Amino acid sequence: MLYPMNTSSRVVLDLSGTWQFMLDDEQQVVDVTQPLPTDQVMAVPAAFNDQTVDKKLREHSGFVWYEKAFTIADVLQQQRLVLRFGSATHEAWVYINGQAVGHHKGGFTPFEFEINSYLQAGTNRLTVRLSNLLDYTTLPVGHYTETKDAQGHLKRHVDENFDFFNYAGLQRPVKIYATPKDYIQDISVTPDIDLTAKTAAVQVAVAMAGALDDVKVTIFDEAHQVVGQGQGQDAVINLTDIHLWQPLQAYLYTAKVEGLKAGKAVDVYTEPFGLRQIDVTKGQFLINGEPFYFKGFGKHEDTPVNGRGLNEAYNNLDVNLMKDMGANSFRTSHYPYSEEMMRLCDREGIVVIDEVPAVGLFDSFGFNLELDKSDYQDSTWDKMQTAAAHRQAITELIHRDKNHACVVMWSIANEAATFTKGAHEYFQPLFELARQLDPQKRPCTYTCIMMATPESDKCIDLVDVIALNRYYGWYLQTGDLDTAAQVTRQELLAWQAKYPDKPIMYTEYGADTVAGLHSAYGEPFSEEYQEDYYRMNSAIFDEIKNFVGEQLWNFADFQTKFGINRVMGNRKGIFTRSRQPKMVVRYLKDRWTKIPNLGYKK
Ligand code: BDP
Repeated sequence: MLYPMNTSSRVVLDLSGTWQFMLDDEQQVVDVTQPLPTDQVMAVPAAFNDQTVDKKLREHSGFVWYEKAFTIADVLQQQRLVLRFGSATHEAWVYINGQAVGHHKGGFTPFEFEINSYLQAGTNRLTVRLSNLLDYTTLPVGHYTETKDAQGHLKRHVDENFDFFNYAGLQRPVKIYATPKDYIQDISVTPDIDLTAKTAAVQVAVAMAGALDDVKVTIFDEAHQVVGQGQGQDAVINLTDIHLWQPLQAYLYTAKVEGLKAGKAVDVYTEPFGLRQIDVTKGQFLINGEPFYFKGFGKHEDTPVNGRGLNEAYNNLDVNLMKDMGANSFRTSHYPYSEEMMRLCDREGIVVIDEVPAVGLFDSFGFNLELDKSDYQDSTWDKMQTAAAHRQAITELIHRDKNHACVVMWSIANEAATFTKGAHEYFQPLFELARQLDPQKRPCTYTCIMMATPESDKCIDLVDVIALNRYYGWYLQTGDLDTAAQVTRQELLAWQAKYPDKPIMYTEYGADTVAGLHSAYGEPFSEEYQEDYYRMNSAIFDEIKNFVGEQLWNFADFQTKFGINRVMGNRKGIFTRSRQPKMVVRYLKDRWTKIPNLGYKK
C-alpha cells in the first residue's frame, strides 16, 4: 500500500488538528445526518485517553465519535480523491455528509476509501464512529464482558489480555490525497543482490488502475543521479556498483514510477528502497552475507499525552538514543508501528522486527505456572476465534511494509500458547500466508513465552529464528541472579543442541526498576538490580555460539492497565517514560558500542 505523497501528479491534504469529539454513552442513537451534538474537541493524531481530565473517558470501553469539516479546492475536484486513515483503533465506521462510506477493523494498519461520490460543493462533514472494544475474535485479544449499572444501562468492559494500556482513537494521520483518475495502485520493489559482483537486479512490479497502458521506472541514487531505467509493469532493472543498505549505514535509492497513457506520464510516484540481503543459515542471521548481532529493544508506541498516537519528535529522540547507545534494532512489539516510524528507520538504518498485533493469544496467562509440564491444559485454541483477524493483520502488515529495507523479519505473534494442543494447527497456515505474501521472503518468527521450552514448544519448526522472551531473575528466581544465570545457560544450551541450525535471540528480558530507587544490596526494583540483571544475562549470551541478539524489555517505561504488579505502568524501561536514562544505560552503552553490528560471532 502506497504512503500518501506529494508528487508532480498527486496532492496530499492533511486533516491533522482538532476534531469534534463525543463519547457515545449509547443512551441515544447518534444521527449521522446531523452535525455531532458536542462541544468537545480532540487532537488528531493522538489517543483520546490522556487529552482530558475525565476519568470516565480515559477508561471508557465502547464507542466514541470524531468529526471534522473539510473543503476540497476546485482544482482538485476532477481528481480521484481518497480518504486515508493511518490507523483507527480498533474499529471504525466512516461517514461523509451523513452517508456511510466504509468500515475497517484492526487498529494498527492503514485503510482508505475513494470519496468523490460522497462529496458536495463547499464544506463537507467527515464523521467517524470508533470502537475500542476487544474480544476473542480480535487482535489484540481482550476478555470482553457486559454488565448493567445501577440505572440498568449497559456497561461494556474490556480486560486487556496484554500488558499495555488500551489507548485508542485516531492515533495516526488522517489524510485526503488526490491522484489522477488513471493511477498507480501499488508498487513492490524486490532486489536480487549479487554481493560479490556488487550488482542488483531490482524487480519493480506495478499495479495500475484505469486506462494506463505502460510504466516507466527510473532509479535514482542518493546523489539524485539516474542509475537505472526500465519499462513495463514488471520491470527488472540492473544496477551495478551498488551501495548496500547496512545496519546504521542506510543507503536509499528511489524508484520513480511513471504510469503512462499513450506515452505520456499521467501518474507519478516515488518509492524509496534499500539494497540489502537477508539470509538465515547455520545458526546465523546474515545481513548482506555477514552475521548480524541484534542489539536493542522491545518498544511501545507510548508517550505522555499522545498515548499510542504518532509522536514524531519522540520517535526521532528514540532513534537518536538508540544510536547513541550503540543499539541497532528494535521489535515493533506488539503491533505495527506508524508508517512514519518505518520510514525513519529506513533512513537511519535501524533494523526492525515487524510484529502483527497478535498478543494475548494465551488464555491462562500468568507467571506461576509449571514450565515443563508436558500435559499442560490450556483452552486457548478452543476459545480464541482469531484466525480470520490474524490472516487480515498479516496481509495488511505485509502489504504496507513489504518495501521497507529496515524490516528484516516478521513476527507473527507475541507470547502465544505455542506449547499447548492446537497451536501448530493454528499457526502453520499463518506462517505459510506470510511467506507467500512477502515478495522479499523475509524470515518469520514468533516470540516464545517462558512456558514454551525446547521440550514443550509445539511450533518451533515454523520459525526461522528462535526468539525468546525470558524473565529469569525477575518473574522467576526473583532477586537470585546466580540461580537465574544457571537456568538461562541451561535453557539456551538446550535450544541450541536441539535446533543447531536456528539462530537464537532474546526478544524480551528485563526487570521492573523505579527510577531513583537505590539499594546497597542490589534489591529488585532498584537501579542496581537492573544493572546486575543485565550484566548477568550479557555474560551468558556471550557463551552461546548461536545466540544472535539481545533485545531487552523495554526501551522506556510505559502505561499499562491497572494491576498490583504495575506501578503506574510497566517500569522495565531502561529509560523513563520521558526518556531520562536509568543507571543501566551507561553499562549497556559501554557493552553495545563494543559489539560490532556485523561479525560479532563469526
Ligand atoms: C511479556 C510481554 C510484555 C510484557 C512483559 C512484562 O510480552 O508485553 O510487558 O512480559 O511482563 O509477557 O513486562
